[in-house]
Amino acid sequence: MAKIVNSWNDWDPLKRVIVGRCDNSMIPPEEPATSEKVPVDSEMRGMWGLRPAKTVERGNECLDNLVKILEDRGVVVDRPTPLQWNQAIGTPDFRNDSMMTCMPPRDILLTIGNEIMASANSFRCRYFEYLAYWPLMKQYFDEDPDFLWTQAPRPRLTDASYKHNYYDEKITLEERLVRTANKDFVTTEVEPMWDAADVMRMGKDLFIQHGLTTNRTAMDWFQRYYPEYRVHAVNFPGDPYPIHIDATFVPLRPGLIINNPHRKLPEEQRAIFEANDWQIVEAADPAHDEPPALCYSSVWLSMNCLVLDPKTVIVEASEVHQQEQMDKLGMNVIPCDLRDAYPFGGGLHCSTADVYREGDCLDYFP
Ligand code: ABU
Repeated sequence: MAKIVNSWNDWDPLKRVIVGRCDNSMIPPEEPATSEKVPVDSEMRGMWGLRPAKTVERGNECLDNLVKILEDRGVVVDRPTPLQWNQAIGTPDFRNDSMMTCMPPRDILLTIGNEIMASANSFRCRYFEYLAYWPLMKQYFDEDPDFLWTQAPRPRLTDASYKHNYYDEKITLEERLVRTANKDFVTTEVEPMWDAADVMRMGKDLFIQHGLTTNRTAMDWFQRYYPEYRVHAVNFPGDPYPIHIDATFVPLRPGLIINNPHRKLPEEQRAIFEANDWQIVEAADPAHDEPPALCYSSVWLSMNCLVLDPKTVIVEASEVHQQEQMDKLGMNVIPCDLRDAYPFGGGLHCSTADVYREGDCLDYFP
């Protein structure tokens, strides 16, 4: 039997990966956690329902194009099995009028070594999203005797999990930034809640963003679950909507990270990188002033790239400044037309989840 699952970071040579699908995607109804994420001036406020068929078709075309680029380079690509996401869902603790999508996989699946763990998301609409990946998990389980198939403790997501009336239509951008600086987010600390895309894996160290989708209790849970790893809580005070680390702080290879210039890692949290001779470079500006229509994410998906190995990176085709910077940083850049998949949940890193990268668990911060 083969070894199928192994990945310790975002830069070792990629051999097998999951790429999401847009089929049946919904704009989910507002709920305590998501209303906080949708910017006040967004065209998406108050909208919900099936995403337009043409955008789904185009999003899938972009993802299929990414699959081709990966397969042409010998990477094995697996795809999830979409559900009928417009179904209403319920548990003993909550009801929600629909689910969301199986894009992006990076938010749901966290691969650490031979383990893939489904996350403990704070959005009620994402509660059952893991089911789209269960056929793949079963396949890996059957084919790889070392594969650890796990599920993080499921949050109850009762009303006690959120600060109610936290969201206020009139809140200014400045007030939001004060909240971020004060680490005052919409979730409470009654249970661990986290999105896998808030976790940056670097061998023995896990850097986890505390923000709208991951709380402090999750950090505590991670440290107890993985006592042999060092868990670091990180914050990016310049981000009014802190959600997911992969458009903010992105490693390209051992020793090199690009950091969003509007979301700088605070001085005291940089110390561990500087002490170990890591270079933190400000990411290039995005090529676009606005995200595409019906997109939750920011223009900083420009830096949300997929590293294939320490010398090769896939960057969105229109992000010319980011491509030029990567080139100057010594990376071979492969452009990929993915922008029309952004509305479904993110860029190149978001749209994927690691299954296998060559390499071992190293200590980069001894
Ligand atoms: N899922 C990454 C989104 C980050 C951003 O909107 O900047």
